[in-house]
Amino acid sequence: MKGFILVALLVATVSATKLNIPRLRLSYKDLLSTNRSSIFSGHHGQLSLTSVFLDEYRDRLFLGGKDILYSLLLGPTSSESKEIYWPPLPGNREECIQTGKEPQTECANFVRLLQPYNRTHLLACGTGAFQPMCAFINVGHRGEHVFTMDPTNVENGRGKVPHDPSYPFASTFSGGELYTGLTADFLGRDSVIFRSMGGRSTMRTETDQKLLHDPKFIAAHLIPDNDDRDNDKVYFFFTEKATEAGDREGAIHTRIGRVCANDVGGQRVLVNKWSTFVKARLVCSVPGPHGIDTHFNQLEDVFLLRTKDERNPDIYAIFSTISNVFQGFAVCVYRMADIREAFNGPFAHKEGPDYQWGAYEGRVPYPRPGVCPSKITNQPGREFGSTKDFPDSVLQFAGSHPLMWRPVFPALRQPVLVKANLPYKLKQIVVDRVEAEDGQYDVMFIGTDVGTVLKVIALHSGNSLETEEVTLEELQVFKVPTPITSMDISVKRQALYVGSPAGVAQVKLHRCETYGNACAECCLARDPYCAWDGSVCAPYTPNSKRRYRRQDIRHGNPVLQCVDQNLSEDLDVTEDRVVYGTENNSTFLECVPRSPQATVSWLVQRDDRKEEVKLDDRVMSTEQGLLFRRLSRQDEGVYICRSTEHGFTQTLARLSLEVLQGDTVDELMARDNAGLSDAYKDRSTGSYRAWMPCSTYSRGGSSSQIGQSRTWFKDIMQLIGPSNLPHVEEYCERMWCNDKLRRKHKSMLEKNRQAQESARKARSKSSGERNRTPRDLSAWEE
Ligand SMILES: *[C@@H]1O[C@H](CO)[C@@H](O)[C@H](O)[C@H]1NC(C)=O
Ligand SMILES: *[C@@H]1O[C@H](CO)[C@@H](O)[C@H](O)[C@H]1NC(C)=O
Ligand SMILES: *[C@@H]1O[C@H](CO)[C@@H](O)[C@H](O)[C@H]1NC(C)=O
Ligand SMILES: *[C@@H]1O[C@H](CO)[C@@H](O)[C@H](O)[C@H]1NC(C)=O
Ligand SMILES: CC(=O)N[C@H]1CO[C@H](CO)[C@@H](O)[C@@H]1O
Repeated sequence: MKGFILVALLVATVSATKLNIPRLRLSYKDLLSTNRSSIFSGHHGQLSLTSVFLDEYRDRLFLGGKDILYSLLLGPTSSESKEIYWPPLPGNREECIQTGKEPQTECANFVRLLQPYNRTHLLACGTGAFQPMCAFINVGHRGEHVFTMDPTNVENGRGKVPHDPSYPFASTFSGGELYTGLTADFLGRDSVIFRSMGGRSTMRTETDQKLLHDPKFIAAHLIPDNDDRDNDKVYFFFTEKATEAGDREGAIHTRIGRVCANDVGGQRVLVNKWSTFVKARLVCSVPGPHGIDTHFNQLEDVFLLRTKDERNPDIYAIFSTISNVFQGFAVCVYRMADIREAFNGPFAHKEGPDYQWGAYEGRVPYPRPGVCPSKITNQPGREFGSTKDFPDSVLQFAGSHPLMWRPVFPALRQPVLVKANLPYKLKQIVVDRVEAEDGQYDVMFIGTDVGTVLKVIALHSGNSLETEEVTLEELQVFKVPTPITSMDISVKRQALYVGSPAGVAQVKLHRCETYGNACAECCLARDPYCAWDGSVCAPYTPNSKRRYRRQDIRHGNPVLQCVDQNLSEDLDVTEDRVVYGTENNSTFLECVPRSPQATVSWLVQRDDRKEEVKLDDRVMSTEQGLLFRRLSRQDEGVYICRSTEHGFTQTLARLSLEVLQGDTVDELMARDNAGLSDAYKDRSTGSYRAWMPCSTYSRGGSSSQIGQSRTWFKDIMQLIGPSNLPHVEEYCERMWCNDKLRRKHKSMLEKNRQAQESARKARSKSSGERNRTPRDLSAWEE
């Protein structure tokens, strides 16, 4: 029920604007051909990527896959890579297969963990065919490309990575110690938060569903509270079964849980077990009608947007709905202040099986559970040097009240982005905070399960709570649909590193030239990375002394921004292109705006009078252009295609339509097929073409309208209707598609020059005074 309401709500808002459509779609080929992206897919076929560590200090990218580790140099000139083969220990693969596991997808060493260990080594851990193992990888000092491992020096990796390569897992390495959230046994039942390595004894959570109930760990991060390192806390982001949801069976909630980095457990109780573990619910919901919120409960990914203040990163999280009714996604942003407030608030409490959950109102023992032993907790005469000094009452309370009563709400109490019923899923997020002319913008890069990355900004309009989301670009990073499993951002290199089972792509955050060569186009793009510098659309550099810097992210209004710039430059089309159609047949005037967010209108000019094209059953405006289902002589004229975006109108094409008479056509079809076909051929490199479905169909469209040629061909087919389909196909077949004919035409071309001449004469006679002739093209070009 709720789902339906939300869908209706979302559909209504989405159709009201065209903003959910990406302003620019770039194909795999586009990205490669413009050097926007490059792909690494390993040296032995599929990489089966399972972990990534972007080392900005060493300028290297480390990858872990199935039985393999890679080191890639990221220098501007080099693309050198080194690899280490790292299979399971002898016998372990066979043993794994004997227990009934899959040889290919389970009984190998899937590297799940790559963390910087010290100045020369990384820590790497893999599943080792269901026998986790870890090793130190020598990566050398900065500036040298060392990549070696001592295969005999391998340690047990139990508690450091899960046994099963498909099980969720989160880790962070800090102060020589490794924090992990995982299932630590063969059967995958022992869900636990671990701390291992370093000098101290291993710590873990007690096995208790109150603490962790079938958790799925997504991320772990150390975030300091203040300048006192004793207050450092490690935060875990996970989903788990929500015991407090009570009657609703199987309810899942997203949690943020934390432990003190200096927790060493209790002295008599909770020995080597966390004594500071507390957790709170992370809420991400959309207010619905009648006060019923729609909740996005399933956490997909978390990104910490770190700022100068290391204690207060902004936390971006992607959520999905768990609903059979519809699939929705939302991005919520959390502030550390709100998180700390929830942990400082009341504990959740349930008196007994027959009672409701509520806030604990009794006396909370001192030091308050969840607080670290530090100067703050010390009172005169009561010093707590470590958690071992905590009174038993504190430890007991901590064990019985791990959950906070108040949830953590997102900033502004609502998502910054909501998407419903997409044909794909949102999986990964990274965020870059960008300085622009009119303020600061958080640019979100969102990875999907179909190998694409969306580049999105969320704008707040004025003082209202409403956010407007603008999808700047949709990048098809991988050739085939594949789920994106990791994303890292290098602000230093202005690049994204996008991981999927198929490989890793290095993608530039922006390529301003893509938006076009006019001030208006640059402005309409609303990309905070780009600004008009007086002559081109170029990367925006804050604080630069350049005189011309035109950017308007908030409104994207080129009329204001580009008023003294040459708006018409490269945009307004001065030359008419001639398009021929035949009487009583269908014809198509193609015109696709660079931005799908623009709306197109058509004018027709006859005898210096311009008027809007009358649309009806016979003349239809489609997404790809103007379709005449049955052309009449009166349709002749100059057709002007104009696009409007953010109140800014520009002319995209001027197409002079000439209608050929029946006898001319018959003559041409019979005797001079090649001559006429040439008239239809595309000579421009832009996106404005006369009707040439088959050649477009086989060659693919121009860069800004990938995949659309195919659909518009289908579109025409659909519009013309199945009864006319044989006719269209026949037409197409005869004019463009038949390879045999083409070859024949090529050879006939010379012989037919004479016939061509006479056909032209016939045509200019029948089309009156106009003296335009079809352009001559030498031959078919593929
Ligand atoms: C892409 O990079 C290659 C090699 O660096 C260069 O030759 C080529 O011109 C670049 N192409 C574009 C479109 O920038
Ligand atoms: C880093 O750790 C490895 C493994 O313990 C050790 O062999 C190496 O000497 C250490 N390097 C430094 C610089 O401490
Ligand atoms: C604008 O562009 C047109 C055509 O390119 C040119 O003739 C005109 O001088 C330009 N105006 C300015 C102000 O640059
Ligand atoms: C087009 O249709 C009209 C009316 O049906 C007819 O008079 C005319 O001869 C047709 N022209 C051709 C070339 O088929
Ligand atoms: C050039 C072309 O395809 N002409 C066709 C127009 O339609 C008539 C029938 O309506 C066909 O006979 C022509 O071949």
